[in-house]
Amino acid sequence: MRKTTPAAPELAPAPAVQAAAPHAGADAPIDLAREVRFYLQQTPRQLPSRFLYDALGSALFDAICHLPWYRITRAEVQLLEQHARTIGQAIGPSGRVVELGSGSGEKLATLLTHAGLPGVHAHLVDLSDAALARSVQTLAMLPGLAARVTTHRATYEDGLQALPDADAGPTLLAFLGSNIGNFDAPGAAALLRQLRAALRPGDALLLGTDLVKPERDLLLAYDDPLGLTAAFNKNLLLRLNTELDADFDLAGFDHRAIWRGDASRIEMHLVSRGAQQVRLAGADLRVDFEAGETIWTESSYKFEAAGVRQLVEPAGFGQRQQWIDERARFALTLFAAV
Ligand code: AVJ
Repeated sequence: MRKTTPAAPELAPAPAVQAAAPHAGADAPIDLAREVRFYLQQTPRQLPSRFLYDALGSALFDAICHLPWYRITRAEVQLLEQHARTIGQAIGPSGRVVELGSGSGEKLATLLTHAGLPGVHAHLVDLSDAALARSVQTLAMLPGLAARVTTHRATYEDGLQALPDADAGPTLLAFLGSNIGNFDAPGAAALLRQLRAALRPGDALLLGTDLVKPERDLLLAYDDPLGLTAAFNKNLLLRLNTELDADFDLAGFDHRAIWRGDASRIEMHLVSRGAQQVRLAGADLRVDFEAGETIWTESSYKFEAAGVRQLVEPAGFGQRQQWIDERARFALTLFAAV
């Protein structure tokens, strides 16, 4: 998708890029320290999955998207290409697109290219500065696209708050990649209500959700033979070593993926290979791990196609269309705010 040759300037004026007002401490060290301190002392020990996305974590996740066993991204890009025209009709040429967790920006580029929406204003919300910078480059390379791009380095919640509403045309809110799968049911319901509150009746929500599939496929996707997902997971400890002056021994922890069929979720854990003590100076914390004790770093819920509607409609949306990649078992669902 990424174009290697920049379009001629007269065809594609460089997008006006602006970073919205910084969000005080969206992911500032002080919050990292406080949250890590809190979550590592819970039973079971845990760390919020959004901390996986520093610069290296975002790059590792991009690499994961190329793995043959991790099919979410390719399936979704294909569905976006196939149905972009229909999706684009939800906002028309003067609308705006907001993407939460935009990552590399490739999906938005795909959507805008195939939807034929050269005039839209794009808002990108992501925690990673590096990912936002790459997205801006990717969007700048779209031939014929005069999209204005605004980046928000923020959590979903803060990013939504920061959206200007004065100049807003019809809005398409894109929440792709099954990012919603990181939330448990109450969390997802609360977030969907926040999404709805940021929209007006008639605005659209485009939601990507990974569907339940055979356990062996899920385990290959989350514990891949190349070890990229293990690196993605362990990078969280590397990040804490760097940013919180911690002394995690990366070789002292194993990556583990577990499918919990009863809860319909994949869990990622970091398992302590032996009894060990870890100091996190920047969080004013010492942790004693027992052999086999785990840190729960991510939940990735998997859905039934019909369950998506049941999850989303109570938040104030009506389902308009649903497209499913049956081979990858992935669904893209378009809703209207009611
Ligand atoms: C970006 C959160 C959707 O849950 O599949 C990839 C992250 N974790 N491999 C997912 C992830 C392990 C991904 N999301």
